[in-house]
Amino acid sequence: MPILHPQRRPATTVFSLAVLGLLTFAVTFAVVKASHSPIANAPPPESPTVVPITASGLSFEAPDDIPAGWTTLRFTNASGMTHFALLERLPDGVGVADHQSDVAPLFQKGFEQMAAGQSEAASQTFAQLPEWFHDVTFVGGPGLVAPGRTAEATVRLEPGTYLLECYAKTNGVFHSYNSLPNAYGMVREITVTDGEGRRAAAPTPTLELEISKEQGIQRIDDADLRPGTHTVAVHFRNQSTYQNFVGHDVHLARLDSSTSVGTLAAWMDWTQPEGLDTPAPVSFVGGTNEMAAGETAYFTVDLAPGRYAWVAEVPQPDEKGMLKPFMVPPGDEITSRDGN
Ligand SMILES: [Cu+2]
Repeated sequence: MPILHPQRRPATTVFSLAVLGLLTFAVTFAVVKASHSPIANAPPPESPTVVPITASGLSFEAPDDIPAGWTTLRFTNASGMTHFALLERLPDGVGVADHQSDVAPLFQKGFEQMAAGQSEAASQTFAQLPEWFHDVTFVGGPGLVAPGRTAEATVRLEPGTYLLECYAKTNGVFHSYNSLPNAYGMVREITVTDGEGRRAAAPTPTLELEISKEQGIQRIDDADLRPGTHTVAVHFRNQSTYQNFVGHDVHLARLDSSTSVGTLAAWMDWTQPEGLDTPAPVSFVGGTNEMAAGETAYFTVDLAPGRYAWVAEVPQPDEKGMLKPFMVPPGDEITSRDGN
């Protein structure tokens, strides 16, 4: 491609630039004149793009393309089963068909071998995972959601090819796996297009958590915990791959008075026969799936007074500081969804 040296620009280009410069000056002057303070010159940040996702049976309904930048995934679980919507950025050249042919069947086979006590055979099965599987980047997405509920999670997306996946199980079969030939499991490919120029900002949290391999899940804000709609920030201080092949994340479970925390802990490990198999022993109300170290995810939850637990989808979360029960006391509801 020829490069135009500044001194050699054609006269039409110079003229265009001059007109553009004058226009820019005129528009800027008009904006400044209309403003009463310097702060008014700065346009307010836009809200994140809201992308509706619906779980219908064992399928995701979602747009094919969404713009890059801060994005709120509003996940409605219209099915009778607990689901989540893990967002994964795929390596270049890899798509949903590769996942369904090269990854999902191996996890199903490996899990069945583990459940049958054939751990050596399971290891050999997982060793056949394609090279590209290890280059997948996990980018959050709405955590576990009970049937009939809606949950939101907000993340900043870069352009690329992504997969939405739910690998909860029902009757020992991963939702993301379908044994029928040419049929997909609970996965959906989404293209994130270049959203350059968008000015959406991160949400303002009302609660802040951090999660790390060493310290588990910890609340780091000092606000009184009030009922109402909260935006929860989750800061991933570091990340690790556990025996279940995934990293730590934060889900929110509503517990009733009889719920055993030990039962919840055991359910969070898909490598166990009953692990992640629906129905869940608790009512999940949202959360965020895993992200890389240094990233922050946000999720929105309505907290009625009652008993809850933050919990990560890792083996034995209670032994890792990643199962933290807490109470939301009765009181005045927080009135703003963004804490402002
Ligand atoms: Cu599911």
